Parts: sequence; C-alpha cells; structure tokens
Amino acid sequence: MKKTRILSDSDAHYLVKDAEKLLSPDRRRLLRQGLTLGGIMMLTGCDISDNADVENVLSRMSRFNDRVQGFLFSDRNLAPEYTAAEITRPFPFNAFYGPADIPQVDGRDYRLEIRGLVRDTRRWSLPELYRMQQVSQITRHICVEGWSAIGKWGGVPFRHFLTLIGADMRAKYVSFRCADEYYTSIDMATALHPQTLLALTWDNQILPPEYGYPMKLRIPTKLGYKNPKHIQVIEITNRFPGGYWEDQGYNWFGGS
Ligand SMILES: Nc1nc2c(c(=O)[nH]1)N[C@H]1C(S)=C(S)[C@@H](COP(=O)(O)O)O[C@H]1N2
Ligand SMILES: [Mo]
Repeated sequence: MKKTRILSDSDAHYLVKDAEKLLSPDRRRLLRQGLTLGGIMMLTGCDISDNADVENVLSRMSRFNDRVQGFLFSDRNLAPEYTAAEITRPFPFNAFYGPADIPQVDGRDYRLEIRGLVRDTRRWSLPELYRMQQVSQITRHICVEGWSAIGKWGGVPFRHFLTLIGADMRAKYVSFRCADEYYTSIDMATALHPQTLLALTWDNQILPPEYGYPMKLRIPTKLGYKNPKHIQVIEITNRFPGGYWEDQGYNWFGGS
C-alpha cells in the first residue's frame, strides 16, 4: 500500500533549507529567493505530499539546478542559441494572472515612454520602432517555477536603442513599467549585453498579446521574471527600482 504523508509547514520549511544546502554559495544566492515547496515540486515533478522520498526529490532538484546554471553561466557569458527545429511548440504563456486577463494594448495610439537619465525623452510609436534595424535570436527562456522553453524573438538590440536615446550608460539601473502593473529592473551591464533585445516579434510575427504585445525585453542570460512583457515605460535611474516578484523575495539579479 502506498504510504501517504502530508508535509507540515515546518517540514516544508526544512526541506527547502536542505535543498538549499545542496547548492554552492553562488547558486544558492541565485535561486534562494525563488525556492518554495511548490517550486520544488514543479521542478522535480515529485509530489512531495504524496511520496515523501526526500532524497530523491533533492537529488533531482540538484540536477535541475545544474542544468539551469549551465544555461545561465556559460564561459563567455553568452546564452546558447538554438536552431529553428528546436523551438518549443506550443510556447508556454505565463504571467501573474491567467490568459483571460492578458492586456489588450491598442498599437495605434501606443507610445513607448522614456524617463530618467537620458538625453532624449521623446515617445516612440510602433512604426518608428519597426523601421529600425532588426536582429533575431533563438534562445531558451527559463522560468524559476521549473520549466523552460526555446523561442525565437526579433527586434532592436537594446544597446542600440539606449545609444539612440542618449541613455547615461554610467547609470546603475534600467527599469520597466508594463501595461499589466508588472514591473522589473536590470543592471546597466545586462542592458548593454549583446543578446539583450527590445523584442517586437515572436516566431517571425508581431509579438502576440500573450507573449507581451507590443514589446518585451528579451534577456536570455536572465530568468523569466526579469523579461518584462507589454512594456510602456523605460526609465534610466540610479535609484534601485526593484520588481514585482523581486519585491516579494525573488533574487533581484536573477541570472548571470
Ligand atoms: N508584463 C509582464 N511581464 C512578465 C510577467 C508578467 O506577469 N507580466 N511574467 C514574467 C514571468 S515569471 C515569465 S516566466 C515570463 C513568461 O513569458 P511568456 O508568456 O512569453 O512565456 O514573463 C515574465 N514577464
Ligand atoms: Mo517565470
């Protein structure tokens, strides 16, 4: 007969602590804030409350983390790129709400707003952005909840855009406000990373609503929650801006 045991809150707390001990200090720093019992269950595929085979759960989790670290911390600090055949279909949707609440942004009167330490704070219409020189990447999106997926995004290298608006590259942070109340922020080095993309397309079509229409920041060296969708405002600042998940305990750095 299968033994069923429901973990108490304090068991769950210690299981998370044990799981953390398996990680090196660096890795611990990366994932600590994201570790929850639900997260461990999702990323190991183990139902801890049904089968409390803790050793098994922890070793699977450690392997998952090694794989994640491998993706995030490559030698040259470039995220791996993939072939079109490797694209995940269907590509998953994720947000802090369900599909029924995806923001419906009207592209016709959309203007991207620029604030803070920049020379030029004028607003950008979509046609203006579509006319800029575009590049594309096929990279892996890794969500802290324990899934990952390969997708293709196209758009303007963010470094190019920041140069164009005369952003103060010595500023510490770039922050993003989104149409759905989501917000996040990154350090300037990540903003200037060669693979960081102001993405306007997904899979060769205009970014669909579920994946962040009219634009998202695609950062393959960072976890999913550092990739804001439905961007409305970009601000260059020295004041720490935090983020929707980061302010609830997720690691602010969230990547490499
Ligand atoms: N505006 C906005 N951006 C967001 C989120 C969100 O809820 N709202 N969720 C983040 C998280 S946690 C993930 S995993 C990815 C999901 O992106 P996808 O729907 O393209 O898979 O978007 C990130 N960016
Ligand atoms: Mo995520």
